[in-house]
Amino acid sequence: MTPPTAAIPTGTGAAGAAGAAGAAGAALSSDQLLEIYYYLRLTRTLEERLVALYRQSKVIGGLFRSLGQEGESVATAYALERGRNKDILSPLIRNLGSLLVMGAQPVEILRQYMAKADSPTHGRELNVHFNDLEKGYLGQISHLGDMIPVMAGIALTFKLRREPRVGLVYIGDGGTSTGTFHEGLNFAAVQRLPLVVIGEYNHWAYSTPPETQFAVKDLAEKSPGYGIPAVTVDGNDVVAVYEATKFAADRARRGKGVHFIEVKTYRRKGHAEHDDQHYVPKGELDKWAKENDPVDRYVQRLLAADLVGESHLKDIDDRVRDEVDQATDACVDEPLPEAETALPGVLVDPPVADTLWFKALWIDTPISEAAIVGAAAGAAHMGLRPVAEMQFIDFISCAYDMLTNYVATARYRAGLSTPMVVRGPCGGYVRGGPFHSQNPEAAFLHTPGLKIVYPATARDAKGLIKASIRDEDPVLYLEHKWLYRRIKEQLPEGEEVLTPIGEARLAREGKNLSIISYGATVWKSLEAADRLAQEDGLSVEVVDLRTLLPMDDAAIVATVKKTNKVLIVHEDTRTGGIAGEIAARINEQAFEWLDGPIMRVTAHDVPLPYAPTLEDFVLPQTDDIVKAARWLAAY
Ligand SMILES: Cc1ncc(C[n+]2csc(CCOP(=O)(O)OP(=O)(O)O)c2C)c(N)n1
Repeated sequence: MTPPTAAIPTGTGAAGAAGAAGAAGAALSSDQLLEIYYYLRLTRTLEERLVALYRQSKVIGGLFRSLGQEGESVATAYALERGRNKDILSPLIRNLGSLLVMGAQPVEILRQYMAKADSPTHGRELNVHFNDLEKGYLGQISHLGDMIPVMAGIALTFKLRREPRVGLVYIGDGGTSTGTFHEGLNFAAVQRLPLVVIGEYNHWAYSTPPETQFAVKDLAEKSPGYGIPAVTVDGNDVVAVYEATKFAADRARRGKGVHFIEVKTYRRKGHAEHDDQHYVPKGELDKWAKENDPVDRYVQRLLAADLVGESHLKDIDDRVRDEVDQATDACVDEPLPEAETALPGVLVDPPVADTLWFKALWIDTPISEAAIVGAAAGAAHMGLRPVAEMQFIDFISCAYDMLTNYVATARYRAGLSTPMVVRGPCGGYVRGGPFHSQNPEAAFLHTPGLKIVYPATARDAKGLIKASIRDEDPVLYLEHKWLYRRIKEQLPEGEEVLTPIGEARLAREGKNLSIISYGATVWKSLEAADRLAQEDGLSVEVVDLRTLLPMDDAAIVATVKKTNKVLIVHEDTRTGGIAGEIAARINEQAFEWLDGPIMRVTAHDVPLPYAPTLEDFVLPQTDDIVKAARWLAAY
């Protein structure tokens, strides 16, 4: 194939008419025009192959098509700088085209859909949910909107390191209704980040049309409220989309901040292959197919301008068919992953970075917990060590999705390193009421991929924050505000204070009974142990867990074997609290060493009230611990 040498001037499409992209003044050479055609054809042919495999039940899960909107995926990605460590984009399920442009291989896509052992995620994740940050793509998670803050975090690293790189992220018309979309957009705008956001108006969000999704006419009306300029482009005009994106990316690269591009297009297939589209008005699909297919329009444009001959296009069609055939043959009979490969890789081993050099940097943020955690994750992927602060840990609930679904799963599902810390003041006894007193550890204990530390002493407060920052995996660091200024300790200067994550501390030795606790109730337990010694002659051991996840089973079992009686004390509410998990572990690992029931002293199961009389009654007090310990000792 010998491509022609002429070039097509840009600046004539819808984006140019809208006044933005024409200024880019970019011209696409005939080689580039043919390359774009190659990616359009590859996207369509590969999806058609996936349909065939789906019908043979070889595709394991759902199949998501981009038929009718391949143009915008390919054109937006094509406008970026590609190659090792250049621009980075985050594709959604309908952005197969952009993934291919950035260098993902058809065989990788096929393996992903068929959950093969050799797929990029080794069968752990679906379809286009995979990454290669060096090539320039970060896989999405299913939770729509979440990739906006994460990509803002990646763009933040470009800005901080003064790299001339740009991030690009897609969002569907439905996805623009999510909170993370808005938080991420605002965060990126305030930080003036080099980020291009592509809003895909494809007329459907599953079966929901735009009229019941939002009250504005165009998606482009949404971003100006955040100070982000926006343009609406004919999304099925490949050159116009390319121009608009090139303009926005160049602008972002020059330090001018975020740009929003709305591409008007149409989802011609159902949400997924199983969807029969019964909700689509009659005739609409045919009309878009006949009159507004992005590939047809692109071909007509090239042929009309006499830039390529039909033979060039046919050569590409043949080449694409061969490539897709070869990719299919290469993987279709490959095995699924072995069952036991499901377990490793939730956390990294060894857990700690060798040496870290810090240049401390503080960033003020909007009140956007999901954006803070998401952006921290993006920055962590790129090698920074973010410490995201929640003003009070109660507000981490606003970022629950981001922390549990995005951050904690990243290593396992996508091999992504996310070394970051989320820290915040927790706990009661301070008259903070229901929303400034919470202990959220149990909500996160259930999250593989996360570590949770909860220091009770000054030494561990320092030792654990350092260990958390050095850890290669995400850590939730809970600091009890009742201990602020109450528990003091002079740490020797020059000593490296580090508390290993995952190791409990013997806070007091004893032989009649063990109290297992953490946080503020360690001190109440120690007080109780003093009283029990003085008033009852009991020798009580107190174990301070320090780390809740991963839990120090060895320390728990050791104390059970020593005293044979266990009282678990925590400040959090009773039902579903950490004590239940500790009791289950003792039951499994040291049942025959017990000489009495495992007892709990916890808060009552109510939101924490404000009035001192109420709060003191609800939270566990030293008296409660003494009483329970006496009962257990006498058992
Ligand atoms: C936060 C969230 N809620 C619900 C879903 C389930 N869901 C998956 S795709 C989809 C529709 C998405 O529509 P849109 O954002 O317009 O993208 P399109 O599918 O049209 O490309 C929904 C509701 C989800 N993935 N994330």
